[in-house]
Amino acid sequence: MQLTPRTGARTFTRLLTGLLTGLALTAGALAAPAQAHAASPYERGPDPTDALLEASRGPFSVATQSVSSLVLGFGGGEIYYPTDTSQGTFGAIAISPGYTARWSSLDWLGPRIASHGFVVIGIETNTLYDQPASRGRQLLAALDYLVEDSSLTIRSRIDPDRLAVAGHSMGGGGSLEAADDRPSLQAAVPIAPWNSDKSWPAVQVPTMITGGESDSIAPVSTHAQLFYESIPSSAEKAYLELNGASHFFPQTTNTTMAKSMVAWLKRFVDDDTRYEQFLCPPPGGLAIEEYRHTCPSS
Ligand code: 856
Repeated sequence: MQLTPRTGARTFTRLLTGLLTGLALTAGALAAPAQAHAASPYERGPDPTDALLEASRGPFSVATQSVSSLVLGFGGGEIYYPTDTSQGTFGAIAISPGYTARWSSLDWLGPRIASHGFVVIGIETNTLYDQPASRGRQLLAALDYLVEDSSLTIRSRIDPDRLAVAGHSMGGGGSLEAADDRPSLQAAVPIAPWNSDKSWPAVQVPTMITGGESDSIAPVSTHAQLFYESIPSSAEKAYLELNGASHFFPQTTNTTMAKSMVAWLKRFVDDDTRYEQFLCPPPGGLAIEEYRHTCPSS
């Protein structure tokens, strides 16, 4: 009577071990062909869906911290960061507003992007009238601030090798300047970009340009399209033109732009190929007037 339960337990353990081994082998055999590429070590968050990218927030909770206007190199601003510390570091992106505009003109983008697992700094510029080259330098100064001088809460969350820039109008022109000046950036997202320099043949940074079909301040024919075509096709690039959109489309929530922008950042800042499906084949639908791309292959 004493041996029976012990023998029973041992038999059960052996059975269970055999069963688990069998399951593991089966799972391994099934998973092996599907796992053609190793997953990026920078993947953060669940497998993406259309619904996840179209929602007003991603899966991460976000907190904020203000940056003083007295900081050197740019005009201060607002940092948005994921509160989660359990999944490793995050990439970081600096975003500049346009001529005469403050960060508040774009601030819906802060929590939206950060909640997908990025540290975001929305900058104020030194003056409201700074030109694109200056905005480019200020974007890079803001990234340097994040990596080197921000509070430990922020710094400890950032991977200094996975940085990106974006901006609207002259801020978008600035993001091209920053990409041109710092090829180690992992992504650039110029939004309705304005720049008097039309040609960017030295840009190597993966760049997604968004333009508005009805933009009369930075018409796509003389800005976004020329910038896109001048970037060599050896660089990953995409051009998203929004149907009927004016110069000011990024100043209110724009789901089409946000969806592509987050996918671009995930794909190139996090090397997360789970997001490739939202870039290639390119997105379609009534909101998109035109899309050009190099179709990144994983
Ligand atoms: C919001 C850029 C000659 O250039 C212009 O007239 C011009 C106007 C506005 C902007 C811009 O950045 O707008 C964004 O202020 C160029």
